Amino acid sequence: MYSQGLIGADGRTEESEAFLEAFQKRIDAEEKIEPKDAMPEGYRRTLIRQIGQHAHSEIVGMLPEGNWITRAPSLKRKAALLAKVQDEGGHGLYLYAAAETLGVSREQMTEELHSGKAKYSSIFNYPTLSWADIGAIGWLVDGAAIMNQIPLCRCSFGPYARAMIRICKEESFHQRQGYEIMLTLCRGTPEQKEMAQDALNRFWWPALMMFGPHDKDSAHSEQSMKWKIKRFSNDQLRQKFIDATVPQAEYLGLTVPDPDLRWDPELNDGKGGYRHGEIDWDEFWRVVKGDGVMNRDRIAARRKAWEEGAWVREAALAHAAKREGRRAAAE
Ligand code: BYC
Repeated sequence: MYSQGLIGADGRTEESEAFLEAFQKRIDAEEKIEPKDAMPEGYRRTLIRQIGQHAHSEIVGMLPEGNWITRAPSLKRKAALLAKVQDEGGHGLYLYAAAETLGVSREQMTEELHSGKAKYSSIFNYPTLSWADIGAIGWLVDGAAIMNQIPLCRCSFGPYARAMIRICKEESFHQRQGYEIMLTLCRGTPEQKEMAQDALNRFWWPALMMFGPHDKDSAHSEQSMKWKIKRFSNDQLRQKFIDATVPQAEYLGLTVPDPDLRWDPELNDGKGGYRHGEIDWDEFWRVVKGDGVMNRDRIAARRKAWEEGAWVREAALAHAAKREGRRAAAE
């Protein structure tokens, strides 16, 4: 149904050269691929993996910030944080819906998150220890997310690209509210500025890790770029983020916790950019594989929410079945 190929004796789909070539031609011509179009099985699987991981990141991403809703320092801050966390729930839902168009169910994706088979962004396995962390998350985490997601608005798969347009609009408000929290703290008392510096110290490196491994170690980038699912490589986007963010840190009067950071006028084809120190890749893989400070708590919280929400899903299904029964009886 979703791909066009011959089923071999081993039950695997074999896609003809001609089919793969015709598909690539559509991609090269910037045509959008829609759910009912024929597509290579690898394209479909890559999208399910990436969109599913993205949806899970939005949903798990509600937890570190949700932790501060009851402790926001003013009514204005509380209203903004509440709206941001709700937006993230909405992003997760658009993304699950986009993945469902590829023939995977929400239950399957949720099961894969809970079993640890499906990943979500490493960044959400770090704890939020102070109010300044909420500022740092908005500024750095949403800032990194925007850098990665703007090109996804041009992703070759229609439903994902369209979901990203709305998501990016909301993310830019999130980034602004985070930067504004940082600015307020940095213009406040010395203790408040120290809190902001401490949050930057803890979130800088994990934010850089959000872009994924170096291009040479990225298993999926080459094919995803060929299929125009990704438009830029992990390292290209990370560099753009660093170049945009370092001046913002300078404006705040904060120090980026990287002794090797320096301006290099030769970088970016002579336009200039920041050279940076090496990321701790052991830490990255440890966190991705489930051994970060908060991995177990995050999955336990999601499992609990899923189990406690079972009655809502059952009631909605029972209501829908009853309505359907009434409609059928009336016909
Ligand atoms: N964390 O070959 P690679 C947000 C995995 S949330 C965990 O480069 P790819 C927000 C990768 O999945 C932001 N895992 O992969 C929400 C792969 O493993 P599998 C979420 C990572 O897919 C609330 C393996 O490492 N954004 O906006 O070509 C509050 C090899 O990597 C990570 C998205 O999900 C990581 N950081 O590139 C605030 C954007 N990095 O699947 C904000 C959409 C890599 O083979 N996703 N891995 O087992 C993408 O753009 C791409 O999937 C990535 C990775 C750039 C993340």
